[in-house]
Amino acid sequence: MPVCQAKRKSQTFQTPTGGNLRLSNASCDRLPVSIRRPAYDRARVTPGIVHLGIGAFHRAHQAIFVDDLLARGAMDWGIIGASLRSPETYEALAPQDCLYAVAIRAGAETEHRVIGSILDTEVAKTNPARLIARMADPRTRIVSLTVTEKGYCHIPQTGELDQHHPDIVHDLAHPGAPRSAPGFLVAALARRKAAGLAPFTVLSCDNLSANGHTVQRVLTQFAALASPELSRWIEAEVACPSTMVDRIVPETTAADRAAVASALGMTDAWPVIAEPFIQWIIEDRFCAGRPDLAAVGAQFVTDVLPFEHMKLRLLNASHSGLAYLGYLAGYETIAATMADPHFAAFAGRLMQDSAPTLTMPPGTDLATYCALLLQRFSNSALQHRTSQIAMDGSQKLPQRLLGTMRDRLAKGLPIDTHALAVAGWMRYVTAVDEQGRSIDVRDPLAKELAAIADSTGPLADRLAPALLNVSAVFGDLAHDPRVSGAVTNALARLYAHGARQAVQP
Ligand code: CS2
Repeated sequence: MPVCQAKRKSQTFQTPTGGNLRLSNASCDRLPVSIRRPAYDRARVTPGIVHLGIGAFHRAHQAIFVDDLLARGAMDWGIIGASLRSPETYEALAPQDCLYAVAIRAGAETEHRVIGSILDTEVAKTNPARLIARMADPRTRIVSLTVTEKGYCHIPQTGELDQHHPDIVHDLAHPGAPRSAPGFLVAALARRKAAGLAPFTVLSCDNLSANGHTVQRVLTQFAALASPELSRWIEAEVACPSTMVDRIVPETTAADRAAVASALGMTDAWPVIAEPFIQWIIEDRFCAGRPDLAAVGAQFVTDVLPFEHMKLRLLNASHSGLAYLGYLAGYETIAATMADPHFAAFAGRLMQDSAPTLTMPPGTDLATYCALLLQRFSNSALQHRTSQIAMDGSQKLPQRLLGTMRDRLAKGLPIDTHALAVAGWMRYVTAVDEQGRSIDVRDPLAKELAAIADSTGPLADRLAPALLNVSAVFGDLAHDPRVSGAVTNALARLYAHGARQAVQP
């Protein structure tokens, strides 16, 4: 594995004796005894999983389940992690043999643990051929993904492949050097088919509706543009189980790096921070074998949908609502927003209003689930920034808020609470906050949304209908007067009174 220099010199930890110590295989036995570390011989682990999108979430979630599996002797399920674009994770992890720490925080308590399940890292952009070769390697039986909603290059409202997406257009023209996740998956599957190898399972771990079906649809539609035969093979042979993944993982800050370094007694260039809660529900449908993830706390089920709806419509919906409205009210983190009783009550109302559209999965109880969510959101040991969750709203709104609105309308129920969350997004994407300061809106549609806001000005009865017309997000909801009425009213309240007052019933 090529070794790079750590990017940030300031990350180097000075030991009490003045030396520099960095987390690695060699330094692992100098960790404080209290810190849990890989309980297996890493040199004997072989890769079974290639993971696309090796960000903080994957490292605080699936990689930990796999670390536990390896400790139970399932040594052929190690992970090769790939970043599609940025070399930052590679640059941080490569010099430390891909070891990293997870800091699990609740209140004043932090538990540190060093994870060893990632064996090697790739940067797809730097060497696309090598990543395709890794995925086509017969030892790879699962390719998993956390590439965020926008990484699927689909139309958020319909779940269909966006054939005009610049990365899709590029990948069709350059199948040997793709940029997108669908481009890599199809290139590697084509390679396996040509070599007479069985396909790998594609395991989406992103917060999308029916993530398995969505990725399968995107892959078959993409492949069909190049080879209908390949597309048919993917449809018939490649298993794409749906999953529900849950753990709150805020972005790692400089202060986190310093705190982890002092707990470890050595530098970790990129530790991850997480809450104690962790959940992974997986549809049991694999085409090339699977590890016994149930032995380490994951749950295999035949139908993920009720779990997915519960999580997207209760957790993620209220997360997004709190993020937009909390940000507008001047709160930097979810915990700070939740400390304001008006916002905590608003989150509770959003959950209450989502509930009639859900069938709670077996073994779960609505009131207990919601109470736990409110408690998790209030975890002040996590600096989970409202701006982080506010990112990519155009890709998140359909599965978090709009599906619930549709279902409530079909039942003849009012939609005001959800409309206020949507209005919070609208106010946010105008890129100007309540104090007139600019907002750094990060969203693939940011330019289009800003142009709409510029053309209408800050007038609820012009802005709301104009944004509702963005069909990739709202589809036919724009034409329902109950939707335009409720969203326009909520936006008018936001402009007139500000978010803090608007969330009060
Ligand atoms: C959050 C999620 O950033 C976001 O949009 O709502 O990442 C959330 O923290 C996770 O889905 C929790 O499992």
